[in-house]
Amino acid sequence: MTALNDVTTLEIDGDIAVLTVNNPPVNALSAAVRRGIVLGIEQAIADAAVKGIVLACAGRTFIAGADITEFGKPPEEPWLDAVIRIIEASPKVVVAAIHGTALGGGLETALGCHYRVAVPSAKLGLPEVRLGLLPGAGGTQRLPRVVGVEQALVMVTSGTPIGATLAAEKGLIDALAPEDDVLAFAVAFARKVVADGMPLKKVRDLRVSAEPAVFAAFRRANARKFRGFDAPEYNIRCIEAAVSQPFDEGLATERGLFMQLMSGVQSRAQQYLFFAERAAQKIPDLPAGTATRPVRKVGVIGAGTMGGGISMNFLSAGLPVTIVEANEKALERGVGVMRGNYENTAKKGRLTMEAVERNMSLLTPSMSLHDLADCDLVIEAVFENMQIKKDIFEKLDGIVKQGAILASNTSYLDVDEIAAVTSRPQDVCGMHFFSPANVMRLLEVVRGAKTSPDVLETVMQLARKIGKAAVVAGVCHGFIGNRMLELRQREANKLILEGAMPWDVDRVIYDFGFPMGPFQMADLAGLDIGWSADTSKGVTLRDQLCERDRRGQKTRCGFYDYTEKREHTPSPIVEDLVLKQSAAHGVTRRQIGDQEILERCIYPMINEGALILEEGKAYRASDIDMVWLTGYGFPAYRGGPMFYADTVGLKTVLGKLREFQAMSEADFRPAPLLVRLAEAGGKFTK
Ligand code: T1G
Repeated sequence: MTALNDVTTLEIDGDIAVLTVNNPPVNALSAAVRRGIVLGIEQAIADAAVKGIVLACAGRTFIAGADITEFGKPPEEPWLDAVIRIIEASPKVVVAAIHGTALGGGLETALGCHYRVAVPSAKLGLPEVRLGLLPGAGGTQRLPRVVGVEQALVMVTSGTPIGATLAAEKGLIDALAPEDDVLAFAVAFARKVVADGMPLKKVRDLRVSAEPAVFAAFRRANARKFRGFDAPEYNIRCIEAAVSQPFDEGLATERGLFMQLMSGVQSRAQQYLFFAERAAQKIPDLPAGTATRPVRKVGVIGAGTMGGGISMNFLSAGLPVTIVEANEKALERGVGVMRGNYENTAKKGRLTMEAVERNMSLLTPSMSLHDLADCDLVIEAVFENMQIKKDIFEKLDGIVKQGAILASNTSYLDVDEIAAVTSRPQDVCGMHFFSPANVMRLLEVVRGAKTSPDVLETVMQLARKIGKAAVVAGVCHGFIGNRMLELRQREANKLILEGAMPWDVDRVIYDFGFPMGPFQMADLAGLDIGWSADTSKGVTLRDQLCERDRRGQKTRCGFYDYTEKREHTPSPIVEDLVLKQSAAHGVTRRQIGDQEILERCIYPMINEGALILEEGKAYRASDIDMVWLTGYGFPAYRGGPMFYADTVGLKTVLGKLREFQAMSEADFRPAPLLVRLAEAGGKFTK
């Protein structure tokens, strides 16, 4: 075996050369890897004894893509598309041996090979769109030539990989290898190609065609999902080029569109979020290798919307759950909702009925907290009332085994105060799920003053197991997300008092990239949360709406009027009530521009984020951005509130806050950290 450089080796196995990449952790295509591949191919071609070549990877995966850490640095030759052209032009067969994931540049490299074999568990994909990019080394030109236009469109615009079995059906791989030895299989495959005189299949020589209507239909079907993003549309244009242009011209089109995306702010934002998600998993003061507690059985208290959704996360991950509800009807209803959710997912083809039954078989409904005694983790998800929560934790303290983790799903309340009613505050933390809890990826893990390191590490690792994006938050009112959301809601309410209408605010926030604006969101959640007809005084807009049974989507009217299909239109009744509110408050309404609406809704959130950082309630600005991306739908192509602030410029944000202070000094008082950074020309994010 010859070391070509410190990340690639070449070994001659009889008449087959095995070129192995070994660049942990994911064999990313660093400059050294690219150089090693070129060296290996050239040496194998020059060796007369070699009849065929296998490109393989050591470690847990085939090449997972270009080396993202090289982005933004001066590019180094050889360029990846040149490496792929050398592979494709080889006069000796080159076979890719794929295990783990072949992603991005990794799949593009495999597509330059003449044949591809993979183990059944392998996944193959082009996820560049998730980085705000497109496959820049021929992937958009080669993939459709193998799997067809429709499949290629889905893969490049979703970034979702496909499994090896489907890849084999689509012709993306030529054979499935045994799970435990892809290399031996690939060497034998290469030897057979040579022995049988099989052709050196060049993907670039394959033909691909599709009617323009296919692209138009695909754009229409995905307009909502792709709204605001550049990368999906650019990927579609590349696939169109694969159909309408000769291969090399298509490559040039792809290169041009790739460079546009690479130099744009959207890609910087999405690359930033790629690393932000990984950074959030790291807890600065936790010693590496902190032990975790075993979690084999979970208890959930409360079978309402949250308790049911929370339970589903664990059931879907194969963990048994005992769900406790005081009221029998509520318990039955909750279990029924969970089954219904699973069955709906199965109807959409995303789950088998066997999986539905398996998940539900792991659920044990109960009306007694004593059934939680042997749980390793108990999550309380009852009404957002401190006394009720304290009562429950006092009881749990006397029932649940020592060493169990006791967590509250509270959205706002003081986790330290809850922990203090137990004899084991070190075992208590917050696990704040976001509704619908079985769908939203965000989990705010609230670290109490006494929460022990191993409890924190256990919950962070468990979050990954159930597919959540966990972010550690300190104890404060509303933690990270809701604390910042309150500022946006406050300003939205003031704006409609001063002259805007709810639909003006919603339009601006929707156009910024959120799935919906604050008033539409309020209608979705229900305007009567925490409202009571007995105590309503008819003074606030919310009182007046609820008293008129305008409680949101569930009553087909709230701030908006709704059709059966939930299409919404502004309500003249609401317009009249808004005007009357201004009059009742003696406010002379004025025309408010979209830019002011945007700045007043977003900048106070950024300012609150700066306070959160300063108080140490979030470890890093990118954690705040992860909260907003995964919990509130902040548009990924803007990176999150803190990244967005850096792109606007902290001086601009500070200047606007100071300007708004003329309206209300306290509401727009700049956070000291924001002032310091703005004056020093600094940024929140690296
Ligand atoms: N480059 C550099 N580092 C990477 C990397 C990459 N492509 N992928 C992962 N890492 C690091 C990651 O930051 C983490 O580091 C460690 O590896 C483990 O990753 C030219 C332009 C492969 C499915 O988008 O999807 O090719 O935190 O925690 O959960 O057309 O990593 O340990 O220091 O995610 O097992 C396209 C991105 C690139 C794939 C493994 N490829 N990676 O998941 O481990 S653009 C991608 C992933 C491109 C070409 C274009 C996942 C994974 P640290 P991890 P994992």
